[in-house]
Amino acid sequence: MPLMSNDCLLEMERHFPRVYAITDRELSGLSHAEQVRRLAAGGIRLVQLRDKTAPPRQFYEEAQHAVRVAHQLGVTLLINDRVDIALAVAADGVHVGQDDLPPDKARAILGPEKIVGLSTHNVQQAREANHYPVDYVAIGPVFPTSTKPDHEPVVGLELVRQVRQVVTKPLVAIGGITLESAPDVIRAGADAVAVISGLLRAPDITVRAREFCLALGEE
Ligand code: TZP
Ligand code: MG
Repeated sequence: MPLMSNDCLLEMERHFPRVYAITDRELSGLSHAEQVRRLAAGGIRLVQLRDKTAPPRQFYEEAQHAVRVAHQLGVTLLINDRVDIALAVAADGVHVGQDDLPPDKARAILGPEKIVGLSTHNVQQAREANHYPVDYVAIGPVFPTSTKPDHEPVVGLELVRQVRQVVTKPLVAIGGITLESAPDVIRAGADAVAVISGLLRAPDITVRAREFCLALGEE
């Protein structure tokens, strides 16, 4: 049965998926929906749609399609940046950064049953996130990455360890994470790794998704 958003939140509270995939149309050459389909076939249960170039109408239409596919396949689907689009397509939630709509405003718009995630880039921001109405906190970039050209300074595994000590919510690490480095990131204290190129640059996205899930002990 398709997961409704409330079920998604309850499920994430019980077990935060270790592999959190983020879509990229340019890197993959695929629609968001097709990326969701291939990632889900490899066992991934949490996907964020990220699109920095599509006009809002196009992103909305693609997100609408991707949400249908995700829910048929039991995947929790979050939207990057755009709280309005998350609401319009009945996604499971939103991921916001430090320069986006503040998380309490995203929460006010989406309501208590949706998922709100927040990006942080240092210990101070991560500590502040404890007081925001967010369901998880992301820290990064952990390693150098070319996927986000304007990224904040690389934080490294040591900062993941430090942030783990102060963050009381599920911790997602992001940035330059590969199949090889992912287990180290989890050992440093992250609950999950958020990955773009490590998944989407693979010759077969489904096979790579499966490898990530197996490497991190996910079914
Ligand atoms: N935020 C911090 S690093 C990053 C984002 C969106 C890019 C992650 O992409 P990749 O390809 O997994 O390094
Ligand atoms: Mg953002």
